[in-house]
Amino acid sequence: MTKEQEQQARQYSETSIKVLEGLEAVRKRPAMYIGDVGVRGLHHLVSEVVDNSIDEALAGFCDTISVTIHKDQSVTVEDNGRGIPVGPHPVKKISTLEVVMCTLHAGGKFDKQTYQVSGGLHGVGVSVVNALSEWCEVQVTRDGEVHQQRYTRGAPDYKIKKLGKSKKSGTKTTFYPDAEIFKTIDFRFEVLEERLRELAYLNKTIKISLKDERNDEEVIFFFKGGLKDFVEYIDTNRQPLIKKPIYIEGMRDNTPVELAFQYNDSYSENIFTYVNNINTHEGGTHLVGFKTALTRALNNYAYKNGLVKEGKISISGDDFREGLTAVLSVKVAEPQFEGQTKTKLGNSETKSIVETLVGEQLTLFLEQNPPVAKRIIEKAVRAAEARNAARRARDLTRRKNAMDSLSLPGKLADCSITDPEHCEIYLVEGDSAGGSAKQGRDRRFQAILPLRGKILNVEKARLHKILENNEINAMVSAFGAGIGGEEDMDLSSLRYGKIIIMTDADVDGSHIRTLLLTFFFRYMKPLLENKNVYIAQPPLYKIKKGKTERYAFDDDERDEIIRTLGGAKVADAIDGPVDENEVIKKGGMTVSRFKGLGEMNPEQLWDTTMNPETRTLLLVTMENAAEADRLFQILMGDDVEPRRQFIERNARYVRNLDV
Ligand code: 0RA
Repeated sequence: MTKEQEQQARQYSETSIKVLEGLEAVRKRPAMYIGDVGVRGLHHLVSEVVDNSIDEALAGFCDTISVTIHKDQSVTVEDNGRGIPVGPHPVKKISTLEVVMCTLHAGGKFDKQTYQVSGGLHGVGVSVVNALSEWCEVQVTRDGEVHQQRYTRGAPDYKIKKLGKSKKSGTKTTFYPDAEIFKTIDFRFEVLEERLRELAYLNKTIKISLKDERNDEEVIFFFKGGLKDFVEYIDTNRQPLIKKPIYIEGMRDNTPVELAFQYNDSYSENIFTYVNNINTHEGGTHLVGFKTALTRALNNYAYKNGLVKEGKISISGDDFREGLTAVLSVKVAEPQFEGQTKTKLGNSETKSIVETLVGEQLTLFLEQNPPVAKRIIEKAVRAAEARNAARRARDLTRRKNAMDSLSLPGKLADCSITDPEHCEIYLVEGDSAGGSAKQGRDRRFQAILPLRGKILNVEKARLHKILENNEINAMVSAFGAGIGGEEDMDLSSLRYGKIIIMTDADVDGSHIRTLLLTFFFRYMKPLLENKNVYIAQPPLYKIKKGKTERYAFDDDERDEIIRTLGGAKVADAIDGPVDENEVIKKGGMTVSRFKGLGEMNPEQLWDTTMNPETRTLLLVTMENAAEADRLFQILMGDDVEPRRQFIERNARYVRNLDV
């Protein structure tokens, strides 16, 4: 090394060290940057890298993004954009690529022209991915050359170097998540598939592919119809009211607005809203603008064209949204995110932008398509009539409940303390399991509500029918927080912090669980958003030797128990999972799948499934509401075939249920 080179090297490492101080913070508190270090946070890394390519596409320079999960669990994201700039950074002296990869960017965006994504956890920047990866390698192709730099836990291994020539351009990032940081580094195809599909629907010019080299699975998403295709996808299993979704697209005050909606034969309202490709679960000003425009345009049309008589029946906004599936996507330059989960748009100007644009275009559409307009209005009139009937039914239920002393359901075995934060209620299938649970519980803070027979399938019933259902009534009064949407529910009067679904590990049990989740999803969504709903995890296996009975939650635990019971040979002989109806009898031991909760005595039920010290609970979350909606429809709809396919496809992942 010459003196000059030496000095350069020292200077280089000095700047690098300074630059890396920010990334140290990321490694110290990863959850602050990516939410958590579990499955969700892990997959968030991929989203973060993909988001940068999406931005490049939205800027108009890229149309193809490919994601590859490699055999060794590293992931590559490649785009055909301009490539991250590689020249020396004017301030930092090192290459811009290194600045981008190794500096924590406030807000995350290094190109201010694009729509800033500052909500939730998105847009923290690719340097966060680098910091949380054991290694990361970036190849930038631009200006006729391929450049490369590699990093270890966020620190560059070497200065950016040239690999060769190329006529193309683009950015290719490969990273291997750090197992010191993440609880698991096992990427799940389905999780990435869901998000990438959503992104492809939201950005109709981009082709996005996902390849899994571990099993050669591959999907390619490219939806020319954009949100129109998205709405059709969400409603795959529903009967549409009109031939194709109504589609509105436009730009106002530099704010692009895209909307598609369709009506179907269900009674639920399904509006999914996005801001800068982020699902705004809690809605906000854009949603309000859309609802206002929809109600006004349809109402005006109805009265103007004599489809409803003045004073005869009043159609409310809700009526115009019965059986509605809509996706609204806006791009906002400086979004203000509010709400509990920071997924509620606060920008007031966006309301009038959406309201005016949708109002104008929808009014025009209705005038040009009278038969379509008529069908929609007729449906809304039927909804209004049903709503009146429902209100009468609801008033009746209320009155009945008010007379009923404390109005708690008779079969509820309540807990003795009343502080909701420490109380839990178990929803248990059938009276026999209910009996075990009542005996096994800690009655101070655990309440048991046995549910008899089948819960009503709420996908196929209007509200007044639902309110007449005994099991549903029992839940509503036990929970104490009301029923309906955000406006109708009051979580401050919720009587239990945890609502735990405890069903058998068989087909019936999973059906009941799905019915319950469907009910919560449609009529008590705030409970899901507030993370109140859990699924109990009874053990998977039962091992019996003489009078000793032990339970195991997975294959490894099963084999360990068998060994401690002196059956090393038996454990060796069992290879992989034991099937549903299989009973293995070997070396004086019986190993079988655990099926019904009724199989266990109260102490065993407490030890394995109810004791907070030892149990596992699955939290039910609502990561992707559009996909959840589609799944519920598939599970609860009339078609048997898609239901079967779904159950087969998801059987592997039952332990990680994201609604
Ligand atoms: C800012 C400027 C330029 C490119 C990019 C950002 C860029 C970033 C990423 C991240 C992933 N893929 C990307 N592609 C492009 C280029 C500006 C220019 O060439 O003039």
